[in-house]
Amino acid sequence: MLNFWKKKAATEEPQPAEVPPEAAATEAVAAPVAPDAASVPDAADEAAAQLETGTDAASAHEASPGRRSWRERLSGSGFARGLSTLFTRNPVLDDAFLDELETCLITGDVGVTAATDLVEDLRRRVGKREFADAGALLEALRAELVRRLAPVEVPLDASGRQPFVILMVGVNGVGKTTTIGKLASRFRGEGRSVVLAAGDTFRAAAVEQLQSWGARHAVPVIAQGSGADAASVIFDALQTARSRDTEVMIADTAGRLHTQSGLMDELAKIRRVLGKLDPAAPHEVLLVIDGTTGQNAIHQVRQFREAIGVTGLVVTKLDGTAKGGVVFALAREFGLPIRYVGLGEGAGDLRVFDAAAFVDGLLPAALGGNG
Ligand SMILES: Nc1nc2c(ncn2[C@@H]2O[C@H](COP(=O)(O)OP(=O)(O)O)[C@@H](O)[C@H]2O)c(=O)[nH]1
Ligand SMILES: [Mg+2]
Repeated sequence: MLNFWKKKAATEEPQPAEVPPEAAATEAVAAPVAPDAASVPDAADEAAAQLETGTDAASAHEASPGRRSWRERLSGSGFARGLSTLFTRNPVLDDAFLDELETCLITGDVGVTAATDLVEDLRRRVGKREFADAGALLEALRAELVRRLAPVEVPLDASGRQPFVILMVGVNGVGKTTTIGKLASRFRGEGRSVVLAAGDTFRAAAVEQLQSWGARHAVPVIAQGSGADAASVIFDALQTARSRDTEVMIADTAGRLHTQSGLMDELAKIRRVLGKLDPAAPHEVLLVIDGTTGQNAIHQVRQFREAIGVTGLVVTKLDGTAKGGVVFALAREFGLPIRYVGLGEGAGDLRVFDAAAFVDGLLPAALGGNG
């Protein structure tokens, strides 16, 4: 696949701060390739799952292969295992059980306030003898959890503007570059044209990582030499996207500079420079949060929101050992749309956030069941 990649002359010269270069980019141009449906292996599953959104019965959710795949990825988490252990012994609904449930939610990173709220509500309802058994309480818990996530289940609509500019931000290692690769694959699978901007100019490896995703999905990557000015790389990419009528431009950014304020200043500068070409750009600022970071995620959202403004979240690494509860804490604290979640490292593992599928994946399938 690499043989139809060609490179233009690179400029190693650092670009002056606010002045975007005219034609200094190193660009890897991939030959146009028909969108490859196979590169988004879960698209069909997801469509099936989304058709089912709104169905109440847990058994109906389980019937969908899309839903099953959420469960496969989420059920290994400590949070899901804790809930499963708690419910599968068909417990008596007493204070001790509710205390254990509360502990389980807190341990799963739901956050103390959210967990306490939730359990106090269930406690009142237990007091009113609303639940015949633990199964009924589990169903109520499921509905409550879905209800809390429903307001943030707002998918990204990247069709309103062209090029639609997505700026990916977040601290180091959360999965920004990987998520850009997955998004590029998704958009290509939908038949859209994409350009990527290698705006993490601090590490050569970050540029190479983005270029390798670009190569796999036949997406051009605009880059300059390492140490280049991020704002100028991203400006260049937007100019390229405009001149080619590209539908989506996604810009990577660094996660760590010498100081926190350095990082935030750089993001502000990127916003200013993009604004010279399109006052509405970026149309989406996606903050990537690592699902395993726990309550520190709250702090990260606050900082990025103040510094650059955030319009949507992506929560990654919810597969494996992530606790998952942080999604509830984020929803409660900020109400920012959760656009996507990462359920693995592959191109098809970035899912449009689906509150019901997510909750079903965390909860045991049924009492005494094999969830
Ligand atoms: N298991 C898992 N790993 C992920 C996910 N998203 C990203 N990663 C991994 O996290 C690591 C850091 O990702 P990277 O994109 O380089 O982070 P960045 O520094 O924010 O750009 C890489 O090893 C990725 O493969 C996910 O959803 N699940
Ligand atoms: Mg990166």
